[in-house]
Amino acid sequence: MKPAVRYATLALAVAATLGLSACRVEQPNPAASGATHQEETGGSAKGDFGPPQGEPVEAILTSPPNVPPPTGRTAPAKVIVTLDVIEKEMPISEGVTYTFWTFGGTVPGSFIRVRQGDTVEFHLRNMPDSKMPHNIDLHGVTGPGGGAASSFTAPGHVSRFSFKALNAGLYVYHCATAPVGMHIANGMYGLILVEPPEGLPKVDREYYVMQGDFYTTGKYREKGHQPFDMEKAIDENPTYVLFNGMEGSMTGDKALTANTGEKVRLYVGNGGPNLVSSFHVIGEIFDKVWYEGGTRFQENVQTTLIPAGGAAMMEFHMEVPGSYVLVDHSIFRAFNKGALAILKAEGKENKAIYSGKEVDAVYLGDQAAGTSRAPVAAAAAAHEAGTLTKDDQIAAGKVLFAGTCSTCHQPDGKGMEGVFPPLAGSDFIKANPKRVPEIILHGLVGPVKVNGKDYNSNMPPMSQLTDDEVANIATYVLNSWGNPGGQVSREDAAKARATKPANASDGH
Ligand code: HEC
Ligand SMILES: [Cu+2]
Repeated sequence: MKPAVRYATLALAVAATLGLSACRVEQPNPAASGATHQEETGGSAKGDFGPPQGEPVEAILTSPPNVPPPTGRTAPAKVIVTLDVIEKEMPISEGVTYTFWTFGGTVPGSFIRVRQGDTVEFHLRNMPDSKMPHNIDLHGVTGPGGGAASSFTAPGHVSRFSFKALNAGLYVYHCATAPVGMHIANGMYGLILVEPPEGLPKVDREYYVMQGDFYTTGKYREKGHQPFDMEKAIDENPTYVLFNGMEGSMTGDKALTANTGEKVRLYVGNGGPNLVSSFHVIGEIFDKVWYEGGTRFQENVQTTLIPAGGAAMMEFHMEVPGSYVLVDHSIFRAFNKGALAILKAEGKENKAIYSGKEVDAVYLGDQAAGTSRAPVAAAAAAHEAGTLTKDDQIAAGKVLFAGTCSTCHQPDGKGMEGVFPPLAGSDFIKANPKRVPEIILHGLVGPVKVNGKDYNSNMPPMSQLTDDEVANIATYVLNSWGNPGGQVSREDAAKARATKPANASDGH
């Protein structure tokens, strides 16, 4: 750093843009100094620190949300990375399975951490029970294809190639075997961090989070095994948008953790294949964002854009305890497609900074700590086994009601006078119990009288729910709070979906 030169350059630049004479801007503008000055690193041309020194090192690979420790090296090394390609069935949501193709057995794949100037010897092993050939394209590689051509690996084979990590930064890697989109959509991506020679500033916690969009033939949360849907993928119309490959991968007792007073760094990637992410943490402001995973940081950022096939690092300091919600702020993805994770901060309250209460109920709904969606999956499994009982449906419906209906009709079904009619002891329901699934699916608009009180409002349709979910919610409502009882089947729900009642809401 040469401040004098720096200011002089800046002054000239300012003078040039403003068309002023140089003598008028001899004094550096304190607001513009430093913060806007950009000294270049030299990129790949300055990233070769010579041949690797010492014994080869085995890279420590971690599964998400964990990040390997800093390399701590001051000289270039030969780093051996052995990554296994494993095709496996895993849950994508509660009671829903999907056949993922993985790097290292997880989605996203193992996190790789090296230092600029390191020579990476990459071993890609495709497991013998794989059905597909795979390869790897690392965005941190300088060379055509990023390693893809050198790493095409048939099931039961290993391929090996080497590269020198010439550019520092946070890079996505992914499979690039045709059909490329399908391999990525099935979970074949991860991150490789190439530390700058001096390393990154020390923080208290580091986490690995990666967004991806998923395409299943069934609806969001439709239970059972779900195959990949190529048409939805081509239309860029995902069923799920997820952090770390599974709905709820970082909620409840799997939430990320931190303590107040700590500095947290997130390494966030976006595997795509299609969507870009408007990454945001509800209740935090990023003190720093190394946008696009590069060398510069921006400060005081609310939401950062992460392109498909891109990454960013962000840092923030925890002041107030509670649940912080990681979302894609394209917000339907968070609350209706799964792009939601929790960072739970523990520590002493700090009412001077924030006097409010926990956000659990407001933002988390059925993802709040202590809420189990297990009864929903259990009911679906029982249905498949042909053993579904009314009690199974009621238990599942209770959970779904809490996540879908209780914001308006209240957890006790009593509604809110003059605004949301009661479902508890509703004479409207009693008069025609069959209408409940219809009202759920098509909404309700216009004047209605419930228990002697007039309502004239609009309930939005909830057609995003599956037939199973509608059947379970309706059965729960009919059997709660003194309502007349009865049972609504999946078939009843399908029939209700096909009939549009006269006073259906159009959603406005
Ligand atoms: C956004 C708020 C909101 C949500 C969420 C909501 N409702 Fe409603 N609901 C209303 C309103 C408002 C009405 C009255 C509509 C009118 O005035 O025509 C209503 C009416 C009803 C009625 C008929 C009137 C009565 O009280 O018996 C039923 C049954 C019902 N809702 C069930 C449900 C169920 C089950 C869910 C969850 C799947 C749900 N609602 C979710 C706002 C909501
Ligand atoms: Cu692949």
